[in-house]
Amino acid sequence: MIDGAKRPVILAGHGIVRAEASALLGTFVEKTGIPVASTLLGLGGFPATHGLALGMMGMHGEAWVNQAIQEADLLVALGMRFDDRVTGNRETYAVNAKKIHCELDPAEINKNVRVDLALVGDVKDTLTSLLSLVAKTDRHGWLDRIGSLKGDSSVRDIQQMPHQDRLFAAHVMHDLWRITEGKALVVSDVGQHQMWEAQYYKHDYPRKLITSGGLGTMGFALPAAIGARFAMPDEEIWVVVGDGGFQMTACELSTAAQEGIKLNVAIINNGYLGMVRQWQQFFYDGRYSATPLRSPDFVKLAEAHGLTGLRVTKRDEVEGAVALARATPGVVVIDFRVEQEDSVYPMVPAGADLHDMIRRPSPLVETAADE
Ligand SMILES: Cc1ncc(C[n+]2csc(CCOP(=O)(O)OP(=O)(O)O)c2C)c(N)n1
Repeated sequence: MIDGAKRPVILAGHGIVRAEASALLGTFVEKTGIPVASTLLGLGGFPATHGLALGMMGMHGEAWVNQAIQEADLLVALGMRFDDRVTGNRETYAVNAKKIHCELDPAEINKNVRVDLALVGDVKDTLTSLLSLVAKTDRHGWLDRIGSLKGDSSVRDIQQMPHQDRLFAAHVMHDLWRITEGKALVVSDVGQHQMWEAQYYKHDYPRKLITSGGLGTMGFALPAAIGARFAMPDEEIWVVVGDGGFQMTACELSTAAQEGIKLNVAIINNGYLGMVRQWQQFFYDGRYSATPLRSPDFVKLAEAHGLTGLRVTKRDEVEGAVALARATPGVVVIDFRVEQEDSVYPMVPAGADLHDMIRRPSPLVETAADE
C-alpha cells in the first residue's frame, strides 16, 4: 500500500514521542519521501523545519495540511487516534484515502475512523519492521502539488505586519521561538495561546512541548512546568498561558518561589477567555457572554511573591523582555498585552468538512480590536 500510493501523508501523533520513535520516523520519511502532518501532541516528533514537515493538522491546522489530507490516497497514521479535532466531519474525512493505523491500543482501531489496515503494537517496532519492506520512492509530483497549496493559503502569515506599535500573540510566539532558537521546553495551557504556540513555535525536537491535549485542562501549565523543572534542571522552560488559565493556578507561584526554581512565564493577556470568545464571535453572533475577563495586575502579583514581573505592550519590546527573563534568576512573569479580539486562524468549525475553513480576514487590520 505504501509503495503503491501516489499521494500519501503520514499522520504523526503523540505515540511517536512516547515510543521514542522520532529518529526512526525520520529515517522512514527519508526513505519513503512521504510528507508528515502532526497532531498537537505529536509536535516535535518530527522536526518542524524539515522539508517534508507539513505542520499541524485539524481544527487549527494549516490550511494546506488539511487540504493535502483531503486529497491523499493513503494515510499512514502513527500513534494517533483520529480525534474530533483532527477529523472534523468524519463522513467526509479523507474519503479518497486508504488508511493504515499503527497504534498500541487496539481499542482505538476503527473507533473514530474505519481503517483498511491496522498494525497493532509499539509504533517503534512497527516502523522498524516496515522500514526494511518499503521502497525508496520519489514523490515529486505530490510534493509539488502540496507546495502549490501552501502558496495559496500562507496569506494568514502575520509576521510581516507593519504594526510595530501593536502586539499580536503570533508575534510573541514567533519571537520567542526565534530568540530561544527553538530549543526551549514550552509548557502551554489551554486556549488560543496554546494554538498560537503550536502554530508559531516550531518544535524540532521531541519532548519539548508539554500541553494538556485531549482533556484540555486550563490551569495545567504552571504546575506542570514546576514538575518539568524538577525533572529537567538544566532546560530553559517557558510557560505559555492565557490570562484566564493562569488565574486558575496562579497560587502555584508561591510554590515556585518557595522552591527557588527558575521559570519564565509568558502570559498571553487578551482580557478574555479568548478561545470561548472566538467561538462566540464566529458561531453566536458576537454575544460575549462571561468571556470578558478582569485580571489582577500580573506584574504586581509576581512582585508580591518576591518574583520579577514585566509588561510588554509593543512588538519591539518583546526581545528585550525575553532577554531579561532569560538572564534573571527565579521566576519571571511577563504580562504580554496582546490584541484583545484576535482569533486563531484558520479554523475548521467543530464537525465541519476540513475544506470548510474560516480564514483570517484580509486585510488583517479588520480583526484588530480598536478598528
Ligand atoms: C478548567 C477548564 N475550564 C474551562 C475550559 C473551557 N475553555 C477552553 S479554552 C477556554 C478559554 C481560555 O482562556 P485563557 O486562559 O484566557 O486563554 P486564551 O484562549 O485567551 O488564550 C475555556 C474557558 C477548560 N478547557 N478547562
